[in-house]
Amino acid sequence: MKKIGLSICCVLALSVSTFAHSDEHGVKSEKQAKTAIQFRKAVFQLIRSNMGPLGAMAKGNIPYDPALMEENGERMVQLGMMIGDYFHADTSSFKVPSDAKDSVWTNKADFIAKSEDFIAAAQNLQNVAAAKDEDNYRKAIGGVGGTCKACHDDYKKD
Ligand code: ASC
Repeated sequence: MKKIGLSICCVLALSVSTFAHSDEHGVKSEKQAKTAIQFRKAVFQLIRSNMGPLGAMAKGNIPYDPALMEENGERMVQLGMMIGDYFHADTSSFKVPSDAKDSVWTNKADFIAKSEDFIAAAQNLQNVAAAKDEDNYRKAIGGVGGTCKACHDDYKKD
């Protein structure tokens, strides 16, 4: 009985996580591709909005603020986790404008690995902030920016 209960639980958990995906039913039309790309861009725009003030902080344009680093770092961890999900469906066969190079789809594992580097850097940013490690805050912010750039270099059109 316990075993059956556990299996049912697993099946349920699996279907819940499956349906949580943005595009589980696949992209079957240009209209759906347009929506999928719109959602992807929204994730990156939110990452950009969280990175903006941190970039200004690293340059000394706004004061050192570990609370902001921690909050935006936490948000970027969450947003970073969405990258793989929102790139689940290959939209390259549709003629919808996108900044994603086709190499995203041919090097998917590396693309995902780079999103994981970003997540790790955003986690590190939170740790440095929580430790009030002021000597390393610029380096921690730069570390996040470096993972943005590494992915853009390979997978974002100029
Ligand atoms: C940012 C931002 C990016 C990255 C990148 C890092 O703040 O908007 O796209 O950092 O410029 O090189």
